[in-house]
Amino acid sequence: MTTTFIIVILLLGFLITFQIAKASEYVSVMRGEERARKQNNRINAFLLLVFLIAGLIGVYYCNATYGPKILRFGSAASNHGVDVDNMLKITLIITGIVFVITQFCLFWFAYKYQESETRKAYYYPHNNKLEVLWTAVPAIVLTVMVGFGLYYWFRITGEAPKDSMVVEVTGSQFKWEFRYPGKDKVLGKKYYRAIDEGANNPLGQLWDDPANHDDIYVMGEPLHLVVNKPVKLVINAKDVIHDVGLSHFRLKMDAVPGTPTTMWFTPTKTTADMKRETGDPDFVFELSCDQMCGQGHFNMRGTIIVESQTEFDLWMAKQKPKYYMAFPSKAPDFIPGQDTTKTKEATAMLPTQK
Ligand SMILES: [Cu+2]
Repeated sequence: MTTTFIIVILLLGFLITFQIAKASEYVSVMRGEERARKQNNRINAFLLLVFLIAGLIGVYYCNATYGPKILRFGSAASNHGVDVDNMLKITLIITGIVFVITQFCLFWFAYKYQESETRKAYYYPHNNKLEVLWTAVPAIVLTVMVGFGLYYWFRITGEAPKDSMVVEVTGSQFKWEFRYPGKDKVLGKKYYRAIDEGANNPLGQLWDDPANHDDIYVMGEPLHLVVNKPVKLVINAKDVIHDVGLSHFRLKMDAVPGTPTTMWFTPTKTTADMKRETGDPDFVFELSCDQMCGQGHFNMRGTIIVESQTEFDLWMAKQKPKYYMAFPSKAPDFIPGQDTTKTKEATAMLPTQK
């Protein structure tokens, strides 16, 4: 309501200013103040020139000063990231050159060809050759740029290399959950109706499917990845649309309820490499939610650790499949009759019989 009110006031203010300016212009013309009009015209032409110079300096200054402060991602940390960076650089150079030339011409011409009694405007209504040229050239350049984008897009979302590891990422308000396929390298089937947080089944894994029995579930902890090993992310959402944003790897992909999306990449730098490179001992790879998904959206942040295969294996060895938390009696370290705290805790989490 307040926003609408402010917009209406601004619009009214603009209209009033516009009408006053117009009215005073008519009044001066009626009074025959031709000199004043010409002087105003000259001032406007000069101001356009000032705007051109100040604007271009402003663009350069903002880019040089704030660019590095806002885009503090370091160099790309994935194979695709390097290509995406290059593509962006080329796009920015091409559009930057066009931007500077067109803005320069726009404001310089307005200044140079301001009203003058010594000059008569040249009547030049149409030129077919020019029309074709300035339609065809941007069309070709844009097609090539979009073509590169599509090529990378299909590569990122296309088939992952055979030796890739697979991780499932599930977004929900407002957290990320990860699932590793375990030793069989197959993610077990799941069904949304089987989701039962109380019964240790937050993803709705179908326990009848043996592929689920070794799946590792991680929540509230970093996602672990192996350096120089391709990883395929299978992305899901449980409630609304979220988005897996991996700015350090220069990738993002929507997480859509009911429609799994995928993308793959190869992390090329470990967390330790990035700490060294950025000089920041607290550096972490970030998994941000890049889709406005509700009140807690700002807080929907995950972290990623990229490490060596050995470090990853060590970490993985400590993980326990969710299946054993749902059914502690099936766990290999379960000792019947022994009332250990671990067993008690786990038994308390058993699903109630239906
Ligand atoms: Cu989200």
